[in-house]
Amino acid sequence: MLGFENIKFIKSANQVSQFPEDSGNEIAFVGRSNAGKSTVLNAIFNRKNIAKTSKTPGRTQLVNFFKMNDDSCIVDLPGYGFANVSRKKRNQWGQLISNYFKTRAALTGVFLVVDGRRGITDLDRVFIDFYLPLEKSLHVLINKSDKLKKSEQALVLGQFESYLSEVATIQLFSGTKKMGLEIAQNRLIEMLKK
Ligand SMILES: Nc1nc2c(ncn2[C@@H]2O[C@H](COP(=O)(O)OP(=O)(O)O)[C@@H](O)[C@H]2O)c(=O)[nH]1
Ligand SMILES: [Mg+2]
Repeated sequence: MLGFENIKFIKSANQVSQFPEDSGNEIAFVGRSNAGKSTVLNAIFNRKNIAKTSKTPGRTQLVNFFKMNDDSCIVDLPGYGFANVSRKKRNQWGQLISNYFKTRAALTGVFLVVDGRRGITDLDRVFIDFYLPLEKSLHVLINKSDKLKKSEQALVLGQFESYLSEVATIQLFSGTKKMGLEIAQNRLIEMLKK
């Protein structure tokens, strides 16, 4: 599909001054650490390791920029909610993420990756409450759905829909089983056109 195979890593940044030029359209991938964001990126872009997957939650602390083509960018934001990390480090990351959202004109939407087994967590709500006032698109990937029974899938989908159906699109997904891949890719393309 258009652009997906051609994705290229551009750079990593740990401060706003290192961000690449703020032009074109950009989609950011956001999620709680260990929700499977790296696995999801690899599935959507059909790569083994576009974004390093790690068994150690919270290792990815940088904002990583990728280009799909001249005017489409994908951004892998640091995961939020690291259990065993100092408050100071957490604040630095929070600052970097909030600076990204406040300054980035190219940002047209967010793919929010959540762990379907946990449902909506307080940290997801903190992000969503921060993001919605920006009035940009939101797509929620309920990841690890392969770990849920059909009835549990319906339950968690219902939970997200009752909270977000007015303001977001939501789908069941599995990065490891590549479930829901085409829906996600189509939605990504649609959001990049904005
Ligand atoms: N069963 C299952 N496991 C997954 C899925 N996505 C990610 N994982 C696993 O969850 C762990 C964290 O994944 P990772 O992509 O590193 O999460 P990140 O911290 O959000 O980038 C790894 O052990 C992955 O193999 C999924 O859809 N289904
Ligand atoms: Mg990761």
